[in-house]
Amino acid sequence: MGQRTSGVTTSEQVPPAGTTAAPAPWRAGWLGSALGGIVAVVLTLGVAELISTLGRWIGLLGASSSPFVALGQTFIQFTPEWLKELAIRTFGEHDKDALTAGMALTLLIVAIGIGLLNRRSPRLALGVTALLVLVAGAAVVSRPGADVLDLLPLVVGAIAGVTFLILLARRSLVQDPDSAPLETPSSTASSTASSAGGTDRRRFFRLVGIGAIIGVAAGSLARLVPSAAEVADSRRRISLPTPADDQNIDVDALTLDVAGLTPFVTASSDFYRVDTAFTVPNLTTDEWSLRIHGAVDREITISFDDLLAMPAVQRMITLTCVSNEVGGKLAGNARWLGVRLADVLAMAGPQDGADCLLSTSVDGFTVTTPLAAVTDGRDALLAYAMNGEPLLVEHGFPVRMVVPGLYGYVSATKWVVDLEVTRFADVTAYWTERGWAPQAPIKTASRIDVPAGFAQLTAGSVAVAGMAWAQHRGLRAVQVQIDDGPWQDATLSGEAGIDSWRQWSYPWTATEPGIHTIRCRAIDADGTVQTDAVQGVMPDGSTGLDSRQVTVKA
Ligand SMILES: Nc1nc2c(c(=O)[nH]1)N[C@H]1C(S)=C(S)[C@@H](COP(=O)(O)O)O[C@H]1N2
Ligand SMILES: [Mo]
Repeated sequence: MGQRTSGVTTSEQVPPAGTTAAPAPWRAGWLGSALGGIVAVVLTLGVAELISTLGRWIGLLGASSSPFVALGQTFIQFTPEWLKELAIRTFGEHDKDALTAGMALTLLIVAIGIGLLNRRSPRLALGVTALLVLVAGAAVVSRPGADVLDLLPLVVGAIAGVTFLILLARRSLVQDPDSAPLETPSSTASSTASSAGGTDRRRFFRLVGIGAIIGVAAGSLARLVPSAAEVADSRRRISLPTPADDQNIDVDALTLDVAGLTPFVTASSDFYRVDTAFTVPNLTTDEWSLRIHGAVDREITISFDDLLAMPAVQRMITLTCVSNEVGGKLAGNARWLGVRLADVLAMAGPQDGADCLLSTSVDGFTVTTPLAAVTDGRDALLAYAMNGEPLLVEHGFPVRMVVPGLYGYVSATKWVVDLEVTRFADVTAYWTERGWAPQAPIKTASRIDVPAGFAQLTAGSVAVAGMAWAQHRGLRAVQVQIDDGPWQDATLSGEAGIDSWRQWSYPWTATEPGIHTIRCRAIDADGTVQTDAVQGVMPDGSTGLDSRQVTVKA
């Protein structure tokens, strides 16, 4: 016995007392045992990392649910200031790499310790492991914003690691012969010592191999899934420029005060969301760049910092989805901060003959926009902020397009990374390939927010109110009709420019008990009255008048 096998030394083998006739089983040596410990830790962390990443991806878990990250951050927290400064001075930008390397080394030593302990006394090894898991668990839950659920990755990872250690010990592949349990594979196999030893060795390496493969595979898979935490961090670090050109709108002064009426500015978290992304793309500002190519004088690629360095413009613009039914809620109004698309395009120099801007999102979604709409002087933006904050990830972080007057599917590319100057004759986009119109200006629309349909109203003064929009044309009036009565002008809120919607309200004196129908219509700045012709959303947006049936109680 005592042969060397590719770095693994078998220990001195002594047959268990009372089984003198049994063939001496193979035992992993010190190196093999240490390897077992390393694999146990790799397995634990790999599995934990994968679960943490998946959990963060679907928004269930927080950033600190990664035991490795939590330990690292706790480590930084307890590092004395002088050592931090030394690290920064010594490693500069790579101080985090130094920390990672330091942690990896510490973990390696711990892993080897556990592996060797598992050989002497599996029970003690499990005890020490439990203690370490407790420490890691404390690091996880003590991170700001962490909750108990964030322990999930660590717990599942620890179960995998501990199971692995127990398997090694139970099969007595690493154990000292004195404490060999009953079910040693070699004692059940009535074969020669050498073949029994071969079987054990094979079992050991198979187990270690499987453990290592699972651990490494889980860990690598975790690295492939872009980390939502990284993106959140990237979003937090942005310092937005002060707009050089701002409308300086006093929203409160514009707003109509009617209970139940949609706010003039939509809170970003309440903003409607429409996209084809199964999970939102995670893109940090460092990863983001925008390539502008096609029919241009010079192809260019700009970084997020390039964009921030350009003159910033802030505008109130109402987005609308082409799928918005009459009376629907797929419209939202926000202050968008960004750079003029025309400025960015000018850097590349669009060539004559081009009439289309094909924009592509990092998730592959494509949009075709009339080149004229982004260069005719309107406030077509590459926006990086919404309502004073960097874009929410769901709304296109780090950069999206916003073009006043066009439905979202032909203008509002989120997570935009590529602009190609081209011709409508040569390209199609995601939705235009599916039968939606390539040209889709937003249609004049108005809707009733209050009263709700089928409301039971007390006779007297009733506030009828809602929203109206005719982006990039502007609104002249909104009118209300009760039953078959005359169209009456509603009161309009203030105007935040022609690209923004407006609120309206109409004080109705409801006298006659019974069922009544309320209708509304908008008139755009050109004097064109919103059509009452009913059309569905396909292929270029719905038309028709919104109405509510209400009952005035006797
Ligand atoms: N990448 C990407 N951008 C996209 C879409 C999409 O599916 N993917 N949908 C578009 C559509 S149809 C609309 S109406 C708007 C909606 O923007 P919002 O989700 O921020 O409200 O985004 C547009 N931009
Ligand atoms: Mo849309």
